[in-house]
Amino acid sequence: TAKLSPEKLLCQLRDRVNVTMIQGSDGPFDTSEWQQYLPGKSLNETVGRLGRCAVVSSAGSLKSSHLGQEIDSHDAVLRFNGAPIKGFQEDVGQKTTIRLVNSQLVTVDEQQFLREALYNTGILIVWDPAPYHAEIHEWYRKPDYNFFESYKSYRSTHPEQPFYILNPKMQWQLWDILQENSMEHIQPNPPSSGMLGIVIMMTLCDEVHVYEFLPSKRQTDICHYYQKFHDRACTMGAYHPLLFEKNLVKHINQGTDEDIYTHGKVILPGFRNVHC
Ligand code: NCC
Repeated sequence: TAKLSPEKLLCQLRDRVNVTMIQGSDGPFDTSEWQQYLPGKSLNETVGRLGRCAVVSSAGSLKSSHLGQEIDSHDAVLRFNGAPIKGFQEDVGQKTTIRLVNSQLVTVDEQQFLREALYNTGILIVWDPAPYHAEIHEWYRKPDYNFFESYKSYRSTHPEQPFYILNPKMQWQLWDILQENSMEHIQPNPPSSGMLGIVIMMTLCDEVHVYEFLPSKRQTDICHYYQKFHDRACTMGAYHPLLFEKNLVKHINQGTDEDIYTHGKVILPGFRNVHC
């Protein structure tokens, strides 16, 4: 029940969601201290121009999917939080180009985050739930999770690995579009890592294939492909407006319903290929 046509919605996403990483010239980060931590190169420079990209949700329905080879055939693969590869290659592949992590993981699970080899592959991006349309200064003073010290520790021990901080403006620009296109009132919490990762890849790639964000015939109450934990809220959302995110992604899907059913696969154009 989205209000805009898929074409118009893609244009809104392209034109109103500004996907940028925090740079040394941004507000409170323009200090000599921060200059030594923030990556010198932009994300665009680091990844180059990407063709076909895959976004791999962490959903339980990836289990027994045998999608590993297909996922690895992409030019770049984005994964989330602590989603593992070891022991799950057959279903989720092994390539990791970008890992998007939330600030809770970086802060609450700091010791694991700093120690586990899982995080040492590819480009890292961390995001934090900011107050609604807050200025960077305001957010910097009161982040949802104060991940800044953990970020600095990680950068000190892995100076060669690109590690970006997502500009928090993006989450609310995206949330506004979700709200405008829903009949119901959406709780004012930021979109899930999944939805943020999809839009990040749409800015970097020619085409984006999303796996098990819209669940396939393997849909299950098991939260993650790598855990035994059951909770329907994982797929439908509790804190994050997941249900609304999924409705929007379904609306702009350029693949077939058959692809969703059998592979949990959605096909989205990169913004370069959206003509408004
Ligand atoms: O579970 P999480 O998400 O890491 O999953 C990553 C993204 O995959 C999509 N997903 C996941 C499970 C499922 N059954 N269906 C799905 O569609 C979602 O798009 C999800 O965003 C997050 O978004 O950052 C989240 O992070 C976890 C947790 O913080 C991390 O895994 C780190 O441990 C949150 N869980 C809790 O706080 C308990 C989750 O709510 C959101």
